[in-house]
Amino acid sequence: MVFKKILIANRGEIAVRVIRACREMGIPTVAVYSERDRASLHVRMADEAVLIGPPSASESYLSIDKIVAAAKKTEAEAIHPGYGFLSENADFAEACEQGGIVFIGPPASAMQLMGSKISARAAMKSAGVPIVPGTIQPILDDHEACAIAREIGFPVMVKAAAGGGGKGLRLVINEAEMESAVRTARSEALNAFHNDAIYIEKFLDQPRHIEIQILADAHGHVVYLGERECSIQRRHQKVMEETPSTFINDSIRLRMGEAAVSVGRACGYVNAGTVEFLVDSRKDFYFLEMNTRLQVEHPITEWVTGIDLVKEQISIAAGEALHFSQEDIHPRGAAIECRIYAEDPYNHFYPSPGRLTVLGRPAGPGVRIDSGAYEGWDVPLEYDPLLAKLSTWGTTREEAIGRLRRALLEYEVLGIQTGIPFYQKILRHPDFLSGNYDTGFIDKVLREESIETDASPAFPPGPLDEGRLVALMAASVHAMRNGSSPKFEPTTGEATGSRWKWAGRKKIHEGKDSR
Ligand code: MV4
Repeated sequence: MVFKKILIANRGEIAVRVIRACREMGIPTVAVYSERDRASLHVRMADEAVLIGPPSASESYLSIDKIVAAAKKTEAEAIHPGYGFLSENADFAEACEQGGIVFIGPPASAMQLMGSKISARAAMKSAGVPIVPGTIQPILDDHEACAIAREIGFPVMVKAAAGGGGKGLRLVINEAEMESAVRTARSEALNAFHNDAIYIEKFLDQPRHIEIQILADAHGHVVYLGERECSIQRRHQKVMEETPSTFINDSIRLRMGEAAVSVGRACGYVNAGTVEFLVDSRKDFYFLEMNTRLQVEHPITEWVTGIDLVKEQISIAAGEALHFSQEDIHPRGAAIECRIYAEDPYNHFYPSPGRLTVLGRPAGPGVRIDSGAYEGWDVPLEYDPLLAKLSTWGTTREEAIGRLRRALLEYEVLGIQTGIPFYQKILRHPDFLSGNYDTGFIDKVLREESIETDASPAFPPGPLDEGRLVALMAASVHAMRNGSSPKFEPTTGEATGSRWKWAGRKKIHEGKDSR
């Protein structure tokens, strides 16, 4: 047993994911939870649970003091931070260390270096990793910015050093736009990150976002576990990820993998990390940033490599050497994941909190669900509305896509809206099917589907959903009239495609067939 007890400093699906890894390793777990999460799945699944504060994340899941105190109180030897919240907070990693608790993640120094995109770019340049042309020092003002932009050529991007998530990001076409771009990027950065340092990069037109998973142990071994194609994003949020990428061949894959390993070595990385690259139309790749945490989309890498990343994180943190080397890693088949959020695709993807009155989950070959949701659970408004990650594996990309489409059809979610109908559209789009898409794909789909609105294109209302509502009302009336168990009429053997007839046939089958 590598640790006697692990505390999970997170909530939702990722807390559940970490608890599952601990269970498999025979390690008891401690959940922490806010008042809003009393009835959450991670609290139910952990061996112990500690209430750490009110619903507001800043007073619960973001409180270093409360979480370290909970670990001490329960005598947890290590803390897994999941993603988001405190997972990339170097102060938290240091506070754990000072409290004699192992932080299951990289050294604080690596988190610090990668936390500033400017210092990360400078370090990667020294390490010989290609970076997007631009500055490796903060820019002083718009005059200097213009001088640099003239040198590297317009258009350029002004970016926040502490950035991420599209905040403090500005595209600048010409000199006339620079003054206001620098000003707004700076104030946005100050607002979002309390740090107004900004830098400049040459703008890459319609790049692909491809990232490489690495694992590094404390004994100097660093390996890469293939790539994840994450170009399908909406407002700088990934919505769908797949591996392998259809865009790169084995020789680029190898070079990117080796570059990612160099990145890991250059920053003294230990544990699981992800190196993000932008890949341009000429298939040249450039270091973008490094995520010093387990990522949301890690399941697709687990699908194709057969490696459990969370268990590896835990054994690496316990000081164990990786028990495989680069030659042992042979990704097999293809995997795709979609993030199912409690959001309304028919209404600008606004959050859709509320009670999950009905939850039917897909299953069957090649299907995996990572979720903190259960039937009857109330989806809170306070946190990231990720309900579930649905991922599928197939021997080919086509098989993985087919399984994802099938699994989405099996999903039954009532009470709240989800992005499921939107994913069904994407999974039938010719550009997705051909693999010919870039970071502009979602906007393209929305434009094609949409009734234009002033703010943003909207996915049109679905007639299917209204039909389903009517069907549900009819079913309720029917059920009430016939007592609690509705009786279905026998149907003829014809395949009419009527869901009512199919429902009836299924019941008869289950009742009378004794196979
Ligand atoms: C870029 C870029 C083009 N050129 N940098 C968006 C958020 C941040 N993660 C980086 N982003 C971009 N940086 C240069 N020099 C285009 C984007 C970008 C993007 C990147 C990945 C996935 C989706 C995107 C959507 C819009 C813009």
